Amino acid sequence: MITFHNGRHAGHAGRLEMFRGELVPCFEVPARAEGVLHELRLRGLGPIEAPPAIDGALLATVHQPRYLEFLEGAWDEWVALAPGNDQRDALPSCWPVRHHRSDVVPANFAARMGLFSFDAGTPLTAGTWAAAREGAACALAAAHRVRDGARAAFALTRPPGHHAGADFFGGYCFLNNAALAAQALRDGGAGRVAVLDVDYHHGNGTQAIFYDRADVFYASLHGDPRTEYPFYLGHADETGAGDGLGHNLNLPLPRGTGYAAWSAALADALGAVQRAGAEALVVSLGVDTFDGDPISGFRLAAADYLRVGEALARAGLPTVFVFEGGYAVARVGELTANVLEGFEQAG
Ligand code: OKP
Ligand code: ZN
Repeated sequence: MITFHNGRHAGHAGRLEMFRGELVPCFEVPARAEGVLHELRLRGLGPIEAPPAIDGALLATVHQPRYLEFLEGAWDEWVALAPGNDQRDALPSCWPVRHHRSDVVPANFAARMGLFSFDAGTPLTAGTWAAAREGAACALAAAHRVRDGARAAFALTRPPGHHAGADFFGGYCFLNNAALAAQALRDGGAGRVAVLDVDYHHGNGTQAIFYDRADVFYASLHGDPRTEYPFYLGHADETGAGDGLGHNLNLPLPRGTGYAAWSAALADALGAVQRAGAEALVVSLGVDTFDGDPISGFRLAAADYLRVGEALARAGLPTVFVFEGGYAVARVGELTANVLEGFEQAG
């Protein structure tokens, strides 16, 4: 299968993220994507290309213009704020909650950082916007290739995307690549599209973007939000709203879940994707379900990922894979390539 690779990803290199009251080195590092790229080349899994340039207006098919405008200028604003800021990344430290207003965009930069984010673990750096925008181009290129008849395509990019909402960043994510791919498939003629999110963490951004829509079905298997990030979304009783009622499926699983229970949930999710009448599939492909992942709690083994790819292939749908999480840096390439190879060989 063809891979669209983000040649600008390394420009997004966060230094520190807030964790338990201290700043710790970022888990979401450039070496993750390099590891995947290396393994794809090693196995000869298909052509690896840069995506064509995109019309920036395509980002607004998923994201709010006021958010895009903020992201585009944020680094320059941060640097202009105080001498030395170019030597440290920007992190938010205050947020509106509940009854606070989100309709008025503050002039203050720190206040806007908070308005447009939901955690302090997602540093915004000099290369963040360029990397995120090129990542969106990868997702769109993969979707366009599948729209044009390819069985599958892979968007190999970071930062990841599934925690990013229409107007917020967080969870290491800025632009929602999977949502952009799903929307592109819809706009390319697919009547119904499914997003299947197999990352360890619930894709709160993707869910929120499509929550009240019947044309994009979102299904996710993830660590139970009662104990796992992103905590405030991803419960089983979130089934969609309005027109979208019945078009959202969350399958939270406890920490420690191994492949037997996880793959049973995957089969349930794939059954629901079929019943939803999806004509195309977007897979949010996080491999932080691995038992060696440093920030997650499932117990999948490396060989299990081949079976995951096979199960996804059996859905028989044109498929866009979008890279999300996976933080066991030395193993991420192997795990990701296993999914793609399992998928290809089941074809
Ligand atoms: C992004 B993706 C670790 C705290 C966890 C956020 C996790 C974001 C995961 N020290 N912070 O879904 O893989
Ligand atoms: Zn994750």
